[in-house]
This record gives sequence, structure tokens and C-alpha cells, in this order.
Amino acid sequence: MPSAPPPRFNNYQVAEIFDAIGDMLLILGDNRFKIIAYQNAAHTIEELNRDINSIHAAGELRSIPGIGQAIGDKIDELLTTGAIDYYTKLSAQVPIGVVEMMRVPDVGPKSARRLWEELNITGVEEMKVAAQTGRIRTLKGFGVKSEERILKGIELLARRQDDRTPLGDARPLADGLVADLLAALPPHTIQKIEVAGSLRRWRETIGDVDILAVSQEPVAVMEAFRGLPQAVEILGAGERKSSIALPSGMQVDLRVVESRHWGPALAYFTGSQAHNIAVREMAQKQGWSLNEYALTAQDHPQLPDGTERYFESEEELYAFLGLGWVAPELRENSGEMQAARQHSLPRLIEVGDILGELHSHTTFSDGKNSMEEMAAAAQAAGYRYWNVSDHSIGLGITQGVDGERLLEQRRIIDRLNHGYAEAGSDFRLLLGTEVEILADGSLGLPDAVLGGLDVVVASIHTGLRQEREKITQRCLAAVRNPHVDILGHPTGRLIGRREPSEIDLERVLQIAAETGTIVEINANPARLDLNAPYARRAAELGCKLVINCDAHSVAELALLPYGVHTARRGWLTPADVINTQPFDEMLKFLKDKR
Ligand code: DGT
Ligand code: CA
Ligand code: CA
Ligand code: ZN
Repeated sequence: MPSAPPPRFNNYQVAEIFDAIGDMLLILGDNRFKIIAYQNAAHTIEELNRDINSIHAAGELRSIPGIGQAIGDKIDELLTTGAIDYYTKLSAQVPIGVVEMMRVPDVGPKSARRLWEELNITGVEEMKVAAQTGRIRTLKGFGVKSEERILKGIELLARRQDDRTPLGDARPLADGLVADLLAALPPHTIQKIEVAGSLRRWRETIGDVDILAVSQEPVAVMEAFRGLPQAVEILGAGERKSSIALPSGMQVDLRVVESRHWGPALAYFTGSQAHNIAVREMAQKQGWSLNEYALTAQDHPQLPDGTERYFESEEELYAFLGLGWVAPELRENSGEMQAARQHSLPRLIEVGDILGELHSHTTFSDGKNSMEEMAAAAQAAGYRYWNVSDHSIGLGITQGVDGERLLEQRRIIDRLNHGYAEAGSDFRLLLGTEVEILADGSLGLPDAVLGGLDVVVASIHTGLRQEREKITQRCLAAVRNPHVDILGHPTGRLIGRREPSEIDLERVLQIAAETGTIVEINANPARLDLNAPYARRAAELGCKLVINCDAHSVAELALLPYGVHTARRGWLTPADVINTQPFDEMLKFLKDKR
């Protein structure tokens, strides 16, 4: 019976094993030169710009500078058998938890070893408890200060490892970093630079930022990157890859690749991992092994093993495999591969498709800018229409609008619209409100008032913790109200701060489709509500959607991309979203309310 092939290890995974061997030897207090040899090997492998498996297959492991006989044998053993006997034995001797203890800032290999041997501590969590309960100070040479340092270190490490950064924070930080890096280098040092990873896919939260660049002078780029003022900690320093921590604790990795590797490298580091695996399987079926540098022939019907193909762009790589280019937002292995194969990928909505905004605030409720200021900013930003929708009274937190104040707003809007028409502009203001869906499902303003408005957005801001049936019925009552045009931020979640309500969105979306109620994708990066999966579901159920900034200030007009990219993650096309339509067409959708 043939044995199963060993698992495949990529360069980073091989490097990690040698790193771990080095750390274990450090804890054991082994020979310094031996430790350095393993650390150097890990570093060399991480910096290689060829797949280690293809180097191995070509029998060229020992020709890699810095890889000697002993380590070369171990790589061979790993890639052939799937394990390294020496590493297995070391792991049995030194608990991996002790290695992790050493990663805590201010805990070195000697301390880790003493805590392990003398107090029998074998993990970060145990070490934390020991520090909190004053056990560590019982060791000779340790004191209260050491315990405090250990606790602080654990906190720092945890913040770096678990905290995902909200998209709305990570995106400007990353864009600013790229701009600063370019400014810190002589012109034309960098030929290409792009943010990859989850940020390029516009995930709601970001683990770390991955930036990829092409440059003839990688060392200069690395030095400039590590020298940026926002680099408060250097987490890794190589010739082609460096990592820094920003003041918030967020990690940023920068890699410099060769131009001919750009396509596969950008694809690889954009992910998601699940998408990458699907693409790799597709390549395998055609006789290619795909890695972050190239396609390499492997059991190819015509080509000898090891033949490489490079791609300067993702488009060329996807096309070579018979696939349409997949927008990064779709790369979550949720149907995009099939569509790419059939060349039936959707024409996704773009920021430039948005012609108007249907949910915004002014100083009439909790907005920071006046109606005039908001309107001027909207017009300057190229919007064709803009709905002023201040909160209805009684929300408790702020002043709001009632019938009388709405009349006042109507007078202002009429005056402004008159001015636009006079000036030959087709920009139009609409009058609406964001009416509160009260705890019992009634609305914060009477139907008679709502009936006089152009656009009514209905939202829930209070009583979000009602049980499922109650909050669902409450929302359905609003959706069924013939005056309600738009359901605002349907789940009320605040990413990282407030869970979505228990609402049964499937039912709400069904009734929204039935009644012609438009469902909002709120573009505020704290909300992104509907989220991408439900936006996709809404369109499937036949709902029309609207992407709104819910701007409370002129500055918040800039939030639109977060909404549009969320819509793209939800596979939406311009036809799914009513504010891509010119004024008159858009109004038809509002009139369609049943
Ligand atoms: P994050 O940082 O947690 O928000 O998510 P990503 O997607 O940015 O993940 P990250 O930073 O770990 O890696 C960036 C991309 O690199 C990831 O989307 C896919 C690729 N990648 C990284 N490590 C591996 C791996 O071990 N296997 C595979 N297939 N791909 C990987
Ligand atoms: Ca990342
Ligand atoms: Ca990363
Ligand atoms: Zn609002």
C-alpha cells in the first residue's frame, strides 16, 4: 500500500520550525554557535524568493548560502518525511509553552528556564497567575518589580496578538504609512506598492497589515520602513521583509519582491487562505504547483518538472489558469472560483457609481454641520442628490425634529433647491427624517408628518437587547408602514463594541422584499450594517439596497468607500443599489413602496 504523501510545508512554516529549534536550544542553554546556525537558517529560508520545495526537488538545498550539511539534511528530512526527528525529541523535552513564555517582552530564555524548572511553570497563562499571586518573587533574583514587568509584558503581547483593528482605523493608518514610506525614499525607488491581506479584501477587522512592494533597492526600502516615526517597535528586520508595531500595537509587515513575482506574490499575500488553497488546487489539476513566486510545473503533461512561469500581474496569473480576475473582496472561497471559471463574475459596484446619499444628519439633531454646510460639501463631492434625515424627537440623547422643525427644514431646503435650479445645477436636496422605531414597534413621528416627507429612514437605537421575537416584530411593524422607505442599520451592531441585536434578519429581509422597503448598508466602519453576507442575502431575496454614510459631519462624507466595499464583499452590482440611479429613477424605487 503506498503511504500518504507528507504534508506540504511552505517557506514560512519551515522557517518557523528552525526558529522554534533555536528557541528551545536557547532555553536549554545549548552551544551559542549552534543556536545562531538555526536562527540564521530560519532567517535565510524566510527571505528566500523561491519555493523551498522546488529547491529541494532540484537537489539544490546545500547551494543556499547559509544552509550547511546538518541543516540541509534536516530540511530534506522534513520535506521528505513530514517531520524532523531532532525537533520532535526537543519538543518532548522543552514544553512549547515555555518557548512562548520567552516571547513575552522582558522574559528571556534564562528566566523562562528558571520559572519552568524551579516553579514548574509551563505556559504564559500559568506565568501570569504566578505573577499575580506573588509566587515569582519567591525565586532568588526575582522581586515584585519582576512580577509587574512580567504582567505588563503579557498584556503587551496579548494586545499585539489578539486585538484585531477595526477596518476604519487600519485603512487610514496603512494608507498614511505607504505615503510616508514613499516620501522617505528618493523618487522611483519603489516601482509598485500595494496593501494586501485582509485590508485589501476590506474585512471588517484587521489582524495585521501586509504591504507588498517592488523595488531594485530592497535594503533601502527596509531601512526607510523601519525608520518611520510611527514604528515604535521593530518586530522583524530582514533584507526583503520587515515588521513593525505602530503605537496602537498593530503590526505591519512589508515585503519587497521582484517585479516578475508580483502577480503570484500579490495573490498569495492578499489571501484569503481559503481562496489561495482553491486556486492552488486548480493549478495542480493543470500540472502546476503555485506558490508566492511562480507557477512551477509538477506532473505537467508537456513540461519537465521545475519549469517556472512568472507573472507581473494577478490578471495574467488568473488568466493563465483559465480564470477571470477575482476582485479581492470576493476572495473568501464562497463561490468566486466557480464564477471565475465560468467567466461569470459580477460587475461589482464601485465608489464612482454612487450618485446620492439618502441618510444624513445636521445641527437639527446630532450632526456637527448645518444643512447649508452639509449640502455644499455634498455638492462639491459630486453628489447629485442628498437627503437630510435628522433624528426624530424623543431619542433622549439629542434634540431631534418634530413636525414644526421639519417645516423649518423644508423652508431651508426649498430655498437651497431654488438656488441650485437658478444656477443651472441639477443637484437636489431631499427632506427626510431618521425616525425612531419605538420599543412597541410604533414610530417616533405620526404618519401625517411622515407622509409629508420625501424619504423616511426608520432605525432602532434603543431597546436593542429585546428578545428575538419582540425586536423582530417591532422591526417588521416599521417595515410594513407604507411611509417607511428605508430600514437603517438593521442590526444596530457596533463592531468590537456592541453585538448585533437578536433580530431575525432573514424574515425582515423577506418582508422588506415583499413591501419594497429599501435596506441600508450603513457605511460607517463602526457599523457596516447590513454586513456583507446579509447584503448578499438581501439581494438574493429580491431586496433593493442603499449605501449610506449616515454622515454626522462634512468629514464623514469620506466614509462612503467602507460601505461600497462591504457591498462588493456582498457581490452587489450597481443595479442592486438604488443610490447608483439618477434622481428620477431613484425616486421610482421609493414610490414602489407597498
Ligand atoms: P488578518 O491579518 O488576520 O486580518 O488576515 P490576513 O488574511 O491578512 O492574513 P495574514 O496576515 O496572516 O496573511 C496574509 C495572507 O497571506 C493570507 O490572507 C494568506 C497568506 N498566507 C499567510 N500564511 C499562510 C499560510 O500558512 N498558508 C497559506 N495558504 N496562505 C497563507
Ligand atoms: Ca494581515
Ligand atoms: Ca501578515
Ligand atoms: Zn443616522
